Amino acid sequence: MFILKKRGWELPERLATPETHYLNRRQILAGLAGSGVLLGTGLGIRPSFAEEDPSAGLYPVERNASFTLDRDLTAEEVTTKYNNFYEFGSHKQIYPAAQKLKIRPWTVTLDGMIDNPQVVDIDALLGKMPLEERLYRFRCVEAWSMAVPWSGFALSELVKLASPQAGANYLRFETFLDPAVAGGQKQAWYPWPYVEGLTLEEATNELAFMATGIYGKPLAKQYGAPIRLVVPWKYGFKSIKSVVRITFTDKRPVSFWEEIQASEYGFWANVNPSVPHRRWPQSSERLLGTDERRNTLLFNGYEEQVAGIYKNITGERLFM
Ligand SMILES: Nc1nc2c(c(=O)[nH]1)N[C@H]1C(S)=C(S)[C@@H](COP(=O)(O)O)O[C@H]1N2
Ligand SMILES: [Mo]
Repeated sequence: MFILKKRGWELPERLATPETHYLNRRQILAGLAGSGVLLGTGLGIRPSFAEEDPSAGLYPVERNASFTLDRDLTAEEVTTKYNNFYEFGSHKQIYPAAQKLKIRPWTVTLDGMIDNPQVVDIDALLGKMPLEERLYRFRCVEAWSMAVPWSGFALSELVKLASPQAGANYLRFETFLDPAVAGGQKQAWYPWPYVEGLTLEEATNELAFMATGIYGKPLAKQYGAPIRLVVPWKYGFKSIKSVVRITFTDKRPVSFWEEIQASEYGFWANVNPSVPHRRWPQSSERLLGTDERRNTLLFNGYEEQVAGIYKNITGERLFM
């Protein structure tokens, strides 16, 4: 099941799990799968998308128990077939088209105002970073939401690797640009490539996460493989997919949607049920894969972790 395409000596020590531990883990997972406790994670259902990913042997990773949910996980079958990824089309069923994305070789460029500018290969990065699983809520401004088990590492680890210089108060994230692969990028009225931004304080908050996997496997392409941002207290469009470059800068980046319609999609875009979007009321959300609606929570339920970032910021539209 967990086929290691990497040779053993290429694995960092941390990941060289003793066989016995691994077997136990597998037996436990198998048992849970049989009992129906696992909701489509890992074993059993293995969509073909992830099959050729050379990082498959790294997953599943240990779950960080500090991130808990107030709802069930959304079924994998649902979230793999309902995505926003405008590079491949402006509808939700982009998963077939997204399979054209080539995710190896893949590098992430760290540049701008940092002491350690570098172009890092995705597999080298995966070997360096402390991978963990986190259960997060995820809320799109279109008023649907999901709850999923991301795998990856804290964005603060990447910030540490880059070592920002004084004044580098923002991170600018950029997605790949390849119209031959991503048909949506032939539509010239969009400001490709997709860009997003965070403040350094947001980026080093414990919740800011770089996801490289989901449901105990590498990210399927439609989720933004091989690496995407996840900022669960903000609307989904902030969580930029298939990142190729992170630039540390003293200028606030203008994001993709902000450039298209700044009055509807601002820089901050923190979830707030009492601040409606022009097209979608934000007071409640549809839980994907269910008939349930829930009241939306301030900061998507992560107020305790992030409210402090914003308490001294005045004169800004923090919530859209
Ligand atoms: N590069 C890129 N990143 C993106 C998008 C996109 O179109 N292109 N869509 C955003 C939006 S609007 C949402 S809601 C989430 C969707 O993530 P998911 O498909 O994994 O649920 O990705 C965000 N990141
Ligand atoms: Mo979204």
